[in-house]
Amino acid sequence: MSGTKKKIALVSGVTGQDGSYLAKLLLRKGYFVVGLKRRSSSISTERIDNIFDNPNFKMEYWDLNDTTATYRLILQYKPDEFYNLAAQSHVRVSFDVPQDTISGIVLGTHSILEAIRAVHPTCRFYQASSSEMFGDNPDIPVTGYTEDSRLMPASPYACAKVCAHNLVRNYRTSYGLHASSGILFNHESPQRGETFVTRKITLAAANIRLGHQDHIQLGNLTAKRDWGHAKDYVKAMWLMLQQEIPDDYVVATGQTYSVEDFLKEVWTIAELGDPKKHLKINSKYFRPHEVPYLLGDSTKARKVLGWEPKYDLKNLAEDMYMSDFNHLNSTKGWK
Ligand code: NDP
Ligand code: GDR
Repeated sequence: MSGTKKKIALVSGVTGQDGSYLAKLLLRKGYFVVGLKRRSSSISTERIDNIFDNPNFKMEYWDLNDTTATYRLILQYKPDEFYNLAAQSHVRVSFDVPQDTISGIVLGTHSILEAIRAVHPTCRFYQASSSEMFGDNPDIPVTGYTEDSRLMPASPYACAKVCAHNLVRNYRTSYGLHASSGILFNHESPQRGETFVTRKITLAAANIRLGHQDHIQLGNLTAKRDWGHAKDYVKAMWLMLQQEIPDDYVVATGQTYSVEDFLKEVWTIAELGDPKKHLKINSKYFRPHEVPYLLGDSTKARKVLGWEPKYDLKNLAEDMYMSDFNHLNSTKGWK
């Protein structure tokens, strides 16, 4: 991009799984990236430590609940693009801290949209919508949920995401903002938070293999999810903001597997034999209301954005398990 002004992107939730992959993708594409991070008492920047010294990366303190900071940063940077990835993103935890989850997702998203509208309306906006919004819809299309499927959220988290999703559409139609939502199905990676089920499984398998752990405790094994790789999914986010016309897109692999399937896949890769030998079911990991089945139909994203996932469940499980195994082997070694 030499000779032309660098595009500026603000990325909220930069310390999270998706924020870290997206920031790196945008840097590779020649952007100046401003990562927005909330203050915490312990360091939470491990996922972005390797871009801290990049002259095209800057971190700013910010919080979803601080409207003044949202306005100030949009006025200061006049970004070309704003990717809103920040959220209390754990569905189970949203039943414990519903107000925090809802206020961050709903009011936080609203204040970004409002600030863009009021002070910098040319900024393009991406919202991290979620397949959880489809919830426990009893009419699941055979080929999966599309952008037009009915939303029946089944947790405080999902209710909040539905409201934010509708606000994005409302600001797009009411004020002509270039605001798009990616309805992303579950996506995982070696950078996935350790309490989400896939990472919990790959970490446990690596620890068991190395002799540091005896068993894993899980909740509902029958729930089915359409699992992809975060590396593939952040490309879709960027593609959405490169379109002339803003819109909403489902991003999914089109394959669904149960938690038990994922567990078995990882146990096979780790050569640990029958997972039942290392498994305990603990009721504390069940949810007050479960989403039993998610499958996405990403035909629109594939056609309009030219997006296609590279990872399937096996490659994803291998990438996550090998990353955990190699890291633990080099830090703790065999017991
Ligand atoms: P993570 O939980 O890994 O990251 C969430 C990020 O949001 C973290 O950086 C976190 O900061 C930050 N955050 C949380 N609360 C606040 C707050 N009040 N103010 C500022 N920042 C805050 O999530 P993912 O990267 O997996 O997901 C990114 C987004 O995409 C989320 O909005 C999530 O709901 C959504 N999504 C995710 C899917 C997935 O499968 N991964 C699927 C569909 C949607 P800290 O490090 O301090 O906790
Ligand atoms: P999810 O992801 O709720 O789909 O939300 P999670 O990995 O937490 O759960 C997936 C399924 O696994 C079952 N499960 C367990 N889950 C966890 N976390 N821990 C366990 O021990 C366990 N045992 C079984 C759950 O009941 C569930 O059915 C993720 C988040 O990233 C959201 O932010 C995002 O919007 C959605 O994906 C799409």
